[in-house]
Amino acid sequence: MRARSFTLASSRLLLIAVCALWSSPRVNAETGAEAWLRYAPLSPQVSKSYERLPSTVVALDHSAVLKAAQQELIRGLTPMLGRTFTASSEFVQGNSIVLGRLAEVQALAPKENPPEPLGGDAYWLKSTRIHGSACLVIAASTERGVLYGAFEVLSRIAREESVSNLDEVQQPYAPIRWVNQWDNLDGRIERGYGGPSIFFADGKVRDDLTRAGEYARLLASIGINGCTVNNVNAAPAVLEDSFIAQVRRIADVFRPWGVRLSLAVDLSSPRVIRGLDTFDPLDPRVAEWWRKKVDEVYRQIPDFGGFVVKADSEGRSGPSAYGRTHADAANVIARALKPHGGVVFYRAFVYKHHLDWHDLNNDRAKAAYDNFHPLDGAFDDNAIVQIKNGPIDFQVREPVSPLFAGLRRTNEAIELQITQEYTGQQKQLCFLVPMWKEALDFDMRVDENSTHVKAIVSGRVFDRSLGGFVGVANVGMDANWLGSPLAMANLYGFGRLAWNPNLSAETIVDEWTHLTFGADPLVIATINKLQLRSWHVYESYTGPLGAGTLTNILGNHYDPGPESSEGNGWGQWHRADKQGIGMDRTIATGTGFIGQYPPEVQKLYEPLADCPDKLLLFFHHVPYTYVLHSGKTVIQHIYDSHYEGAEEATAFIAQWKALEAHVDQERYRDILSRFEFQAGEAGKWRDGICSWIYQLSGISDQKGRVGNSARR
Ligand code: GCV
Repeated sequence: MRARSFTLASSRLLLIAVCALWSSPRVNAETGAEAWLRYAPLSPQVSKSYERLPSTVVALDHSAVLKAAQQELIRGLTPMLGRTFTASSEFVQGNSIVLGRLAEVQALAPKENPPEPLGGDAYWLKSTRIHGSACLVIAASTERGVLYGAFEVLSRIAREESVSNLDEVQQPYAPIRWVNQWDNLDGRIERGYGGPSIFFADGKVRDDLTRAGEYARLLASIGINGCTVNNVNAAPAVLEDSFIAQVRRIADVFRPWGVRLSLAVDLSSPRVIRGLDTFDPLDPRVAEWWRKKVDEVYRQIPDFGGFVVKADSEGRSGPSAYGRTHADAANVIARALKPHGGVVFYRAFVYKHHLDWHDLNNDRAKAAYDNFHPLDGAFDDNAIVQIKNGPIDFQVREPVSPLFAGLRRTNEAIELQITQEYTGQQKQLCFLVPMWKEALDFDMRVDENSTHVKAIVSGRVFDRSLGGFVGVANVGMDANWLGSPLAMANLYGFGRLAWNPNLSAETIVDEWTHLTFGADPLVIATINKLQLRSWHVYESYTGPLGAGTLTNILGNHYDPGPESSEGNGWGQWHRADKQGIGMDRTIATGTGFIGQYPPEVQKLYEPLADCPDKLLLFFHHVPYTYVLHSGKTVIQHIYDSHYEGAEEATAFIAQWKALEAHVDQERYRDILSRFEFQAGEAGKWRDGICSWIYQLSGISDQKGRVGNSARR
């Protein structure tokens, strides 16, 4: 009897354990290394719904990229569906998943045609019969497209979506979908918060590039097709022949994932590396130097992507040394790259950091437009001007850069910052997709037509052949890549937006959460909500009303430090004084920055009464007692917003705690400690900014939390 009850009890336990296994999001120890590619087992019931998915995965050619796609499908489907999938290098009668380029697929199934043409890296998912066998075809014109199609099928299954009866084409919105890493050759990463470089250590390329290969796989899974591996504050040494030979090893591990490697280069390289006494872009010897250097790069790395250049900015050398233009500088490099199919990204982040702060007409925000608009049409067709989303520098709230509308005959790419330099440095939650969406969806009203930033940068508005999206990622050696599990939603979100900027922030976060944490509805709803609120919350206690992130700009870009913005030449001014706050950038009385926008956008920002509250202090200097559209005074809004933001950040803790029994312990505890820390930081920001602004203004909080009444 005892033995029987023991058996019953233990079989019940076994049943509970099995159920827990299916419903739990665990696969291995949750280090975060798998990111959104976890391929966790689906419940038996869900797996059953995929029982007709063929178990043979056929790759119709032997290229490294198709092999990667084939292996990835097997790697993902086997654990998710709990059955065996096998690879085949040719189609023999039998139900199959078939991977191939369109011509290869049509050789097998001549009557099949995609519903629309497959341009660029687009792919076609088609359920069909080939020689009588049921097949799921993943076809594209490029190998890369096939790989993206394979990742899409895996993502749909991981999110429990159907992959039956398919006949659809997915087109990338733009050809350029790149990330930049700001890795230094000594292994440190500028503005990196996820550990040291996965590429470099001690001045050399790492011996073990396993992580670099895994990173390329992650990038490919979200459609990223290029990666610049070193800091835009570039060490000239990257162009030494001996270094190129090392970098070649990184390109080798990127290649199966269709990620092209690129390098950031210093414009003075022809002089610094050796040989020349000049780097004047119009000197024929300099042109010859770049040509030979680029030939050498392509000899070693035939699919090399190109170069990124930061020049005449923050102390970097630039064409101004010879009285030349940025177009001259970009073109000398572009011409060397052109015969090989390479491109040069020339950054528009050019400004003087020794501005006279006494002069109220000076304005760093004007610099990119002033420098680049006059050069429109002067850049070669394989040069791309890379423009930060806002005119200052990745602040928590900025309007879009007017330069997007100011270049009609020049290729453009928007630069977004995935690494959270000014937005909490991965120590605090700040999901940036909603912010990027606002920039991408902003209508520039060029020629009074609908001209959204996303359409401009992709090349659609001005009919440019090249253009797109660049994200500064800065992943590192930390197991979870960015140093914080929830921050990975930003990397995922960047890739998804670069592929399709029409996706909503809600859709993107929902996909990410499901892939990263599993199907539990409470987990998905809670994490989605936390992520979607996080940018507004962070903004509300760090820099409301468009004042910029009121951080220590001379130090860590993290702690509150509003005084550091003023009294120096860096130009991140908020102009707060005893009477009021904000930068007057109007045409009528201010710096004239608003005049850089097309007329309809000028009308949005120039009249004080019409300017949206969220950007008021970016465009106008107003008294603290100025009444907002909300009916509150500016000063009261600042107090309220800091208190409400800090309160909401504190409430994140309780929301997270509700997931204790639903999330693996590793991630539960890690994220809990991060929310607890964030609550403390938000309080520090609230108190720091509120007491600073009270001391300046002398106006106390109507609610008695700051100022005289608080002291009573
Ligand atoms: C790589 C900001 C950052 C710098 C960065 C620079 C840039 O100023 O603080 O770290 O340098 O932007 O984008 O070039």
